[in-house]
Amino acid sequence: MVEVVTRTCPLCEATCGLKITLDGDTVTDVRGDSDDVFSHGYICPKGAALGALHHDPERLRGPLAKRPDGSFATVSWAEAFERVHAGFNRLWSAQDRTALGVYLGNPTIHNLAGTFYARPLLFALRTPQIYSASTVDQMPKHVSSGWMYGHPLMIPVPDVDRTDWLLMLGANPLVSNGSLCTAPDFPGRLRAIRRRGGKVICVDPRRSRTAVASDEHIPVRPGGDAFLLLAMVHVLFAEDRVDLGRLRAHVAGLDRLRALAGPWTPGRVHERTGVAPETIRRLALDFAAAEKPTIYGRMGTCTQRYGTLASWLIDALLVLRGRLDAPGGALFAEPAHARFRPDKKPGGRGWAMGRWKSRVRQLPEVRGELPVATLVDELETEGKGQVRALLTIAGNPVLSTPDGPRLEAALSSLDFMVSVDPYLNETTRFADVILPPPSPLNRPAYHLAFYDLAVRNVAHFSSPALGLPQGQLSEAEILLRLTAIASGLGADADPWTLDDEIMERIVHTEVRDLGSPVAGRDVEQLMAKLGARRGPERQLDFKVRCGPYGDHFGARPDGLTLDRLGAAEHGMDFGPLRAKLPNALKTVTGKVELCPDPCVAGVNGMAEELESSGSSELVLIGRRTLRTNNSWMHNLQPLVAGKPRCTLYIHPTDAARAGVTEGSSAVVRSRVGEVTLPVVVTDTMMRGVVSIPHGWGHAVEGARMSVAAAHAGINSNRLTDPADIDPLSGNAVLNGIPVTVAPA
Ligand SMILES: Nc1nc2c(c(=O)[nH]1)N[C@H]1C(S)=C(S)[C@@H](COP(=O)(O)OP(=O)(O)OC[C@H]3O[C@@H](n4cnc5c(=O)[nH]c(N)nc54)[C@H](O)[C@@H]3O)O[C@H]1N2
Ligand SMILES: Nc1nc2c(c(=O)[nH]1)N[C@H]1C(S)=C(S)[C@@H](COP(=O)(O)OP(=O)(O)OC[C@H]3O[C@@H](n4cnc5c(=O)[nH]c(N)nc54)[C@H](O)[C@@H]3O)O[C@H]1N2
Ligand code: SF4
Ligand SMILES: [Mo]
Repeated sequence: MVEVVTRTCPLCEATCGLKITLDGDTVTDVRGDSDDVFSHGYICPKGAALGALHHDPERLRGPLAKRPDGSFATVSWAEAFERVHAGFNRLWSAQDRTALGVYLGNPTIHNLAGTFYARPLLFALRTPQIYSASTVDQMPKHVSSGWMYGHPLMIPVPDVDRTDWLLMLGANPLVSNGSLCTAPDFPGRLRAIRRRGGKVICVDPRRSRTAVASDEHIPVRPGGDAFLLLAMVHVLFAEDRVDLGRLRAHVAGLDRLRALAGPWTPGRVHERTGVAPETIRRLALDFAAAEKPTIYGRMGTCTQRYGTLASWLIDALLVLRGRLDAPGGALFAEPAHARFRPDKKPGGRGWAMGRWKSRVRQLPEVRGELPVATLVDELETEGKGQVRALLTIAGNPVLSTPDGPRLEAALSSLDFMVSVDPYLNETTRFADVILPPPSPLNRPAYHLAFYDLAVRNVAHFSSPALGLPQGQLSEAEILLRLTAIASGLGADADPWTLDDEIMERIVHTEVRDLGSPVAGRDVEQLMAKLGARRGPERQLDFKVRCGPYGDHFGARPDGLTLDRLGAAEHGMDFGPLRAKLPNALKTVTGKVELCPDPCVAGVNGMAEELESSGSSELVLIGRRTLRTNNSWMHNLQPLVAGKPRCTLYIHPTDAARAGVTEGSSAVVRSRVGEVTLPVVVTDTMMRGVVSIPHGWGHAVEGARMSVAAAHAGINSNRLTDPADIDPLSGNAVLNGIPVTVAPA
């Protein structure tokens, strides 16, 4: 039977609505859903490849366990969990709980199971050795938000649909489709800014697709953003253009920021940024003159030495012109699942990091995790607390974190490793047990993390497009069973009893919260009202019903429930973002902290760098391409067809100096490693900057991804240096790595 179902795409942050044609269990077509309230029919090549992912014969359909000879055998789920149980128990009886490390990868957050069930699992595992892809990504933004607003998840979203002047730094949404800014059809939304007479400016060391589609491209030296932004702050003060607007009475630290920015004239940062002083001055004054300007920074501003400072300065500039929490500026979303506290007053407990430190390098904890750049140190360094076993969930750190080869060596000597992952890949080949989740089409979808970051308040819930295949466990069940093992309940405990307990705890917490719409209600009664649902859907129903549009379990009979949301086939739109400040602020002072202490110290560090000479002649940055998704979708033919994409981009002048030519092979060396790859000579690169995409390097022994292996490329993270981090957040430096280039 042929049917067409509407579902949202789980592959990136854009959350596009799709129409999926199914002939029985076979996906015959995937296209954009033109009726989707948010994406209006937009789709990219990855979304279109969902069928190829679903049908990829090498996507694992059952658990694998390692044989003594190192090869893998297919085993039953019962045996797989028995082995996990035995392995963890062996570890925990010989060492303490801290000997187990956990790495959570990016798809965890694109999946309700990971979003809801990773946390109870981590809690039950009782280890401080927790790592994730966040510290090779957006951790600096969490830190700056924690300091400025009192909560690391209060990330302002650039209001791209209403702005008339958009300054973008280190973002390439025409390729990435947006990040920390959920806006399906980003290309269309940028075109719309220009069509309504607005201006789009792109600051990037490379003339990216986004730069080409902008009114102006300003090449910047990698890592130069904080210098550029601080000089813009300087100009606003010096030219008397500061106007805090509506939030005037709710901002602390204005004079302090004025004093801090005093010495940072555009002239002083010229060399470090590569941007002419007149240009910086003009940017600041245009920002001040525009009616509805906003600023958006992403990967390029985070994964560099001054990631936290750049993230903070973007928001500081918004505050200085009254653009935070203002239409057309940057606002906070209020999604359907948000905690709803209409009576909340400004202020809270504030936010802190560094509650514990990593063992080897003494790096501070942030949001309950340690910087992944130091995972390898914790694996290698002997002594009490050494990580001897690893659990990876939806992660491929061998390709996605610094110094892959060192990590590979460390993983190969672990006592025990478990991976929850659909592929036998560069990382999971080191596991003793692999527990594969089903395909995205076999699970429900609601983009919890991304509706928090969306440019409109929207919601879309879709049940699984296809039921679970015979013998396949849902990812929620896999994580629940691991939680049962970690809690000492054993390998064959009933996961759904545990699920009931987790749900009850959540309801308990909510009814005890005096500000909640269900404060004081009876837990058993609420549990009964949640009905027969289990797993992520039940948790989501609870959140949505307690949320800002919810039915509040009867108090608002017309309000939202998961059933009502699910019935809206093309999603629901609750309108543009609305002002939430000052009430939503959670800082101790109840104000926006414009100039947090650690940022002052950080700016002093910037001054030190300016004084120390000796910058590298060539630095490396990354690159994303339209048909990649970090490291893991290269096994799909439609996404790897065509010219090889794992190439070195280099400016003609640099190529001539290095003696490399178009199509030749170059050796690129950094402090930690080297790679050899084909050269593309292109003036889209800024002079002095070369680029290699990440996520490649599939020619490894023991993986089972034959299409990817045939398009292997090299692992760019052979060149990234685990020692090089943003000191304020612990985030890895992936851009601005000193390298040399020579003919191979
Ligand atoms: N097609 C595709 N889409 C993706 C992904 C993918 O792999 N492929 N990955 C997804 C993920 S996990 C994420 S986090 C997002 C990332 O989303 P984006 O941040 O939009 O994507 P990037 O391509 O990393 O863009 C970073 C830009 O910063 C530039 N840059 C590098 N260094 C600097 C610097 O020091 N300063 C400035 N100003 N710019 C710099 C780079 O040239 C690049 O153009 O994309 C998501 N979407
Ligand atoms: N040099 C350099 N390095 C980078 C970046 C860069 O720009 N430059 N970008 C960084 C960024 S932004 C990110 S987010 C990280 C990503 O880092 P990771 O998350 O470690 O890597 P991914 O390539 O996203 O790998 C995802 C893994 O999850 C598995 N997977 C896919 N779907 C599911 C699922 O539904 N459930 C489970 N359990 N597993 C699933 C895949 O098979 C794969 O093994 O890489 C970072 N690394
Ligand atoms: S842009 Fe992102 S969400 Fe939309 S179809 Fe492509 S991968 Fe899926
Ligand atoms: Mo990411």
